[in-house]
Amino acid sequence: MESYTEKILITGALGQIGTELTNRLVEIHGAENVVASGLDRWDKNLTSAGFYERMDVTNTQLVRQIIKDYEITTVYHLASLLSGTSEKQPLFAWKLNVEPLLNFCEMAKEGLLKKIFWPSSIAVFGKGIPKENVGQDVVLNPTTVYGISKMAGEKWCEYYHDKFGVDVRSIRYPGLISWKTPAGGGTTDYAVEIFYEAVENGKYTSFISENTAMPMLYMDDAINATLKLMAAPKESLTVHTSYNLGGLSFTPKELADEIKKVMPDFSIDYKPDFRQAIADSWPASIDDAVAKKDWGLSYDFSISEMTKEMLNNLRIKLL
Ligand code: AKB
Repeated sequence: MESYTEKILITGALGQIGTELTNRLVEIHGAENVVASGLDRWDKNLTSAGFYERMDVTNTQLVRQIIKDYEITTVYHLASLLSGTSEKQPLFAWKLNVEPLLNFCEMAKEGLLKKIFWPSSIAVFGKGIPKENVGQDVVLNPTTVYGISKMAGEKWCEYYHDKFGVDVRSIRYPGLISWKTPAGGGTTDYAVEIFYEAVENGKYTSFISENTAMPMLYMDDAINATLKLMAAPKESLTVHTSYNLGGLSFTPKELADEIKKVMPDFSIDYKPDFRQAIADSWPASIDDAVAKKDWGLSYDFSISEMTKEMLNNLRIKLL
């Protein structure tokens, strides 16, 4: 295996995944080897990266210059518009979710980059696919702007890998739950909002109906999975579109019941909005056996452990 010092660029570094992933990458590689980037100003409380570039990831020339200036070897390209927001800005969602990925793949093809991580989503599956235990190789049929952009991105990853040997790795993230940085614009985000509202107000109105199950994961497990996939030997990887990742599967009611075990007075009601139709087109649970076999995917958090962690940490943060 080729050995080199990794120099890492993270896009979307101030977002929900970005803040936590950046700080873990700094622990592993050192602040001097990690460049965070995003549209907002550098908030040193959020990221411990040694460098920060305020950049628009759709600015192809600027991104290319930054890759060259810092001699970046590895990109974690997280900048993306999530499912709810993408429905409101379809053309921009396509531009942001697909074009910068192609730019990074081109740079890897030219030898400017060695490795890319790019997140896909459970949104790729869509209508007409069995709800439970959805396998790695089912036919994809997304009906949302976000799902279409992620499906196209996956196919581009596979294309650049198969045709040019580009080392681009990807996970189909389920809904991610974390307390450090709020999520924004997703269909699964009710499962984050519910904790903030439980701690601040003791009640929550869910925009997803009571019995709609979706795949979810606690952020620590998502970060560990991402780092594991990126550390895996290239030869062990058999999926070059994006790996299924199942994690947990629960409904708003089941999550509310878990919260009630810790906060007996917590109450929930349901007012589904446009995101209900998106949730209805997504799987309830995912089969991630291939990721387990290829690179040792594993999880640490159950729904009850996650609930306790979320409530404990948000009480300290918010109260
Ligand atoms: C969303 O809800 O849009 C995201 C996702 C599942 O990709 N959290």
